[in-house]
Amino acid sequence: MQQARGEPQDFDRVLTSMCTEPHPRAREAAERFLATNPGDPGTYESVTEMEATAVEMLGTVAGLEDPAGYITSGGTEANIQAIRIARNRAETDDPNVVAPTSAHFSFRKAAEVLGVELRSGPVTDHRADVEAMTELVDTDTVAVVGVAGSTEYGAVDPIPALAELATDADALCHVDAAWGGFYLPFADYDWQFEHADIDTMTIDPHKVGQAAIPAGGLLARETALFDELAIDTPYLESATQVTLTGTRSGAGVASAVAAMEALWPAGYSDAYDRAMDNARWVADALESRGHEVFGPELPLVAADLSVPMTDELRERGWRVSKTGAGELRIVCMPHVTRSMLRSFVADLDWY
Ligand code: 0PR
Repeated sequence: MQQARGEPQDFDRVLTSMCTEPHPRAREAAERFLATNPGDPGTYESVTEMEATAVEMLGTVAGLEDPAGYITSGGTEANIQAIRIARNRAETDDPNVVAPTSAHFSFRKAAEVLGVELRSGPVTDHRADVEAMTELVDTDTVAVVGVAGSTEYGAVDPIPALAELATDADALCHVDAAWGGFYLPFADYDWQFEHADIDTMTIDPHKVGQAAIPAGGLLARETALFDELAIDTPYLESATQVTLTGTRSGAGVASAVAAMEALWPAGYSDAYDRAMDNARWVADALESRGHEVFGPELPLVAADLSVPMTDELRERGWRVSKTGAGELRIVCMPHVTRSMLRSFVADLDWY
C-alpha cells in the first residue's frame, strides 16, 4: 500500500488563521482518544465523562456555574444549534434572528438550513449598533446575536444591551465568542454569562483554546434549552440525542480537556498578554508607516494595506487574508511571535 504523502504546513508565516498549534498535551490526548465517539455515550463512557468535564471548564471560562452544553465540530455547528434552540423554543411560524452585519457567515448557513430569516443590523466602529438592531426586532424575533471578538476586526459588541433587547422581545440572547472566548477572560469587557442575561454561547477550544481540531463549544445557561433539540435514538443506550452530528470526535473532546487543564488560567492569561503586546506592536509599526489601523481591541489588527500588496505578501509565503472591505488582517494567535511580525514588517518595507 502507498503511504500517504505530504506534510502539514508549518505556522511560521501564518498570520490570519484563527486556529493554532495545539498544546503538546492536547496533541497527545487527541491521539489517545482517536478511536472514541462521544456520540455513543453508552459505549464510549470515559470520553463522555471527559465531555462533561470540558463543558464544566468552558463554563468556568465563560462565567457560568452548572453549564449545559457539548463539544461541537466547531463554531459553525454551535451557532447553528443555538439558533435551532431559539427557533424550536419560540411559537412563531415566521421566525427571525437579529444579528449585527459583523456576525460570522455561519449564521447565514444557520438561517438557510433552519428556515429562519436573518436580519442584519449595521455596525458602528465594527460593533453592533443596539438602536438599529432594536428597530429590526419584532414579535417573531427568536434570537438576538452578539459577537464577542468579531472574525474580521476582533471587536466586542455591547453584550449587556443586546441581552436586554433579547429579554424585552422574549427572544434568546446568543453570544458568539468562538474566537474571542479564551482571550476575553483577561480583557476588560462585559461578555460573560455573569455579566448579562445570556442564554447560549459559542466558545471554541480549537481556536484560541489551543485544542486540536475539531473542538468547538456550545454552552447554555439552562439544561432545559437543550430539550428543544432532543431527537429520539431508539436503538442506542441513550434515549435521545441533542447534537447535530451523530458520530463525533473523541479526540476533540479529550484534547479540549487536556488544553484547558494545562492552560487555564495562567497559560491562557500569558498567551493573551503576549498576543496583545504583539498586536499593539504591529499596529504601531503599521501606523507609523502611514496605514490606517483598527484595533487591537483583542489581539487582531486590521490595516488599510492595498489589496495587491497583500497578494504580493502571499507570494512571499505569508499567509494573510483580507477583511470584506479589503484591509489586511493580522490575527495574533498563540503561534504568532514578535520575530515573525518583525520579519513580516521588514518584508512590507521592502516594497
Ligand atoms: N464564529 C466566529 C466569530 C468565527 O470567527 C468563526 C470562524 C466561526 C464562528 C465558525 O467557526 P468554525 O470555523 O470553527 O466552524 N472564524 C474563522 C473564519 O471563518 C475560521 C477560520 C479558522 C478561518 C482558521 C481560517 C483559518 O485558518 O475566518
